[in-house]
Amino acid sequence: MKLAVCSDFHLGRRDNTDRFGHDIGHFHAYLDHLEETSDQVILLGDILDTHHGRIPLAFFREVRIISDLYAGLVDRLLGGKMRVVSGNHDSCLSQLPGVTEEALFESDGRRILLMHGHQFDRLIRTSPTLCAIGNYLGGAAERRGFSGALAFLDWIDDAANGGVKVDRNLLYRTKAVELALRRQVETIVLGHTHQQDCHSARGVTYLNVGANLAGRFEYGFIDTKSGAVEARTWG
Ligand SMILES: [Mn+2]
Repeated sequence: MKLAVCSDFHLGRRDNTDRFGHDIGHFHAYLDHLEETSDQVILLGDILDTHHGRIPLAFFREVRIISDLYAGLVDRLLGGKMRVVSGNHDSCLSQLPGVTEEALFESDGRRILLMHGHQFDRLIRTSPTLCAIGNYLGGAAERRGFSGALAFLDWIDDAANGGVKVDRNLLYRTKAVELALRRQVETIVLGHTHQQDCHSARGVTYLNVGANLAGRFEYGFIDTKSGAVEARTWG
């Protein structure tokens, strides 16, 4: 079985809080490529950014607004053909049928566990509502011309997770490999950090699929038959 895994589109309000930044037609061509080269496309969270609305914590209102602003694209993403795993910026989606907080694939004798990755973020795990309010305030500031407000939130999150100088890839990789060993899977796949990473340790292959915002096309490719686990880019 061939899996194409991509995450962190951060589709938003099509204003200066929206980090997606792609031409929609071109993005459809990317999705065509993922569908043509795999048996299953998996969207690994933060596909919609429901935290930058004009009303705090009104997540489903944002889903409706973003779905209208990106009509054809969101219909394709949430239409049922792609497997959707929720992230921290679109956690409300897990209330929809078919959307889960993690996915486990078992094929050709290999087990692959996929989750967005915020489960390993200390601040988000302990205070998800506080984080959503922080994101709302950051978005409101950015919208009023305080450019850098959202980047400042990223800095706070880094500080809460061991400091800005800590090796983010190593931090997530270490925690993910520990979980994979506990859950007895050979491969664990995350997004969330917006940094691609592919590494084998202690008999586990860790893959971070990167992000698809601001002009980037980063995804993960897994072939359970050949055992390939790769961080890839498109275009
Ligand atoms: Mn995330």
